[in-house]
Amino acid sequence: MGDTLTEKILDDHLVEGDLETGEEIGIEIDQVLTQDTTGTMVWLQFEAMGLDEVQTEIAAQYCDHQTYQFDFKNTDDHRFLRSAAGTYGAHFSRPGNGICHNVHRENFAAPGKTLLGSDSHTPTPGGLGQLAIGAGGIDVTVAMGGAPYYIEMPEVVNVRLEGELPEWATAKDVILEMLRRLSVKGGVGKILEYTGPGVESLTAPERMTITNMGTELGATSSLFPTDDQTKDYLERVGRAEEYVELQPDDDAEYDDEIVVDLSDLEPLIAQPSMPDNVVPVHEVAGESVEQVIVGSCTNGAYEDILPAAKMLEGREVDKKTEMIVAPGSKQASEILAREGWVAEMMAAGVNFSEATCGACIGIGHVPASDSVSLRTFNRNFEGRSGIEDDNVYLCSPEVAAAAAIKGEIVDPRDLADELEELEDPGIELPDEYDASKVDLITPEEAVDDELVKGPNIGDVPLREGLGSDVAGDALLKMEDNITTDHIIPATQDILMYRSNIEKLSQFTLSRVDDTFAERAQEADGGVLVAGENYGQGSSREHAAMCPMYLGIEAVLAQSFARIHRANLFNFGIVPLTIDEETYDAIDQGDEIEIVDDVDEAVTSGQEAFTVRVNGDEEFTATLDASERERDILAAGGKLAWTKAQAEEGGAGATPADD
Ligand code: MIC
Ligand code: SF4
Repeated sequence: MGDTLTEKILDDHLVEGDLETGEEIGIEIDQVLTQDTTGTMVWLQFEAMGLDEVQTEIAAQYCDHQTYQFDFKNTDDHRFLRSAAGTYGAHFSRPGNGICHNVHRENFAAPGKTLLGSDSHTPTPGGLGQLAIGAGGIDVTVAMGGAPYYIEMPEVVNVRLEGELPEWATAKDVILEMLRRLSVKGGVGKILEYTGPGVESLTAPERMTITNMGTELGATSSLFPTDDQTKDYLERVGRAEEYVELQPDDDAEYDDEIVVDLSDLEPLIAQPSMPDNVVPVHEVAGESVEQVIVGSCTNGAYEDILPAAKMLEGREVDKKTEMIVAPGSKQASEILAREGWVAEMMAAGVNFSEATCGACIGIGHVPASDSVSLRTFNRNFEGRSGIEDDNVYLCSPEVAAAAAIKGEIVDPRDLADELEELEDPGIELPDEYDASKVDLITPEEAVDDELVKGPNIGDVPLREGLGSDVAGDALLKMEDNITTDHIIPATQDILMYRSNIEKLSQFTLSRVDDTFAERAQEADGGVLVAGENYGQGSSREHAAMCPMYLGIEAVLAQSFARIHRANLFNFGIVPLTIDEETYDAIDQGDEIEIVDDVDEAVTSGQEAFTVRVNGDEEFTATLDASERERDILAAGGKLAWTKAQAEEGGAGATPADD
């Protein structure tokens, strides 16, 4: 039996365990990336662990989420990040240089290498054959210090692509189709490996739209083999020497198979307010659109903006619609500007933004009340755009541009019939990605050699080791698919406190119940109850750190999203799985008690825990965790555990600590 490509790359990097589905494995990490809103904690934890130098081949610190610097706190964060990159040996990408995933793929992503990033869309360069995984900040800190990254060996699913995309169908429609079929939790615990004859028809940037948004399926990662398309992209970005041929074995055995016939696809759209709420565009045609944005790490590259620009050439954005282009990287802006496309788009009525995440998390371009916004982004969770009750649709740049021209949602095929000379713009790569690198500061060019902390940059919060008793009220009962945007929203008013947990924690779960933080603080402890897929979405460890700071000791959920589950262990919160009956039996405000001696049960490997509700009814909850995860929990979190390991010279110790 042959190997999948995932197994081949993992095998090359394996330092502990066997590649058996469900078993914990430790892998060596070649590259790490972090960004401005998770990066401050990454480096504060690096400092707190007493590490003094980056150990991975490449570490890159990007400043992309809050580049408008509305508040000095944002600018202080950026200055701190530059000082940390300089002090410890990472590349530093200046604010405005672009979104981490875009700049990383342009400059560092390499086939066959492993990448760990403190952002959930880190799997983007899977489209270039890189095995890239998103993780919480402290996992990135530890990997950057040279220790392995531990993960449960995922199932490897073969996504077999057949046929070729017809006119007006795009890579975005491939991933929207996957979301339509599998839902936002359909990829949890899986790596999606794309194979089949349809692969060769997709350019590397198209593949990276698909791998980027595999995150919305909950997948651990998504991966393409390498071929002439990969080689072509690497040549154009000036890194031809990094090409490695990577293919699964012909007789590779997968855990599951999904077949997508590209020829059957048509323009699709995700309706408000979940990325899996997907329908064909023509089903929602006619809906009036007030805002259109082309951008983000999914569809903000040169190859994504160009089709929209071509469609707008010589045309105008409808009078009742506003259109914004927010490029994924300054490189994309620079090339489009030199080729004259920026001017062309401006003449059509487009506003050209700096290269930033911005609007994707409600920072700038907040939609008007009771209006429709069409975006080429990857997430449309309710309220994420900066206004509650928003109506955000997700689509391809072609569908976005068509809506901008028409002022309403329209299938671009119908618009092409209406405007005779409108043609499918197709995909085109620049001959050469020839743009300035001045905003990417290498470790050799570093301008700082010590940390510079402004007044808003606080300490890493710590919790004591796990005690015997876990008891308290069910402070909040939540439904399925609660996102990290519900737990700690990322809008500007809140985002500026990412380095100040005391302040940030005041906003915990405010999107579900704005009295929560106050109640939790008064209660001095308690538990959270949730349905399926709790904590889906971002990698932000703040979604575990803040509940911990407010005294939450356990989360009882029907299931957890992968990164958030790891973050709960990392911050000493016990993640217990409950069944539907138990979920139904618990009401908000009920008294919950874990009957077992929790510390003892966690460390002894006990899986079934008894949960007593209101001193009376008893249910079973499950802790499905590896020995390492149990030790981390017992220590009160990963920082305390890593420090203890380093003192003992144990498995979690980083070389720098030896
Ligand atoms: C997101 O898309 O939600 C973010 C903002 O990029 C997050 C990171 C963060 O919260 O800082 C992510 O995807 O991990
Ligand atoms: Fe930035 Fe949005 Fe991509 Fe997150 S999903 S990295 S906020 S562009």
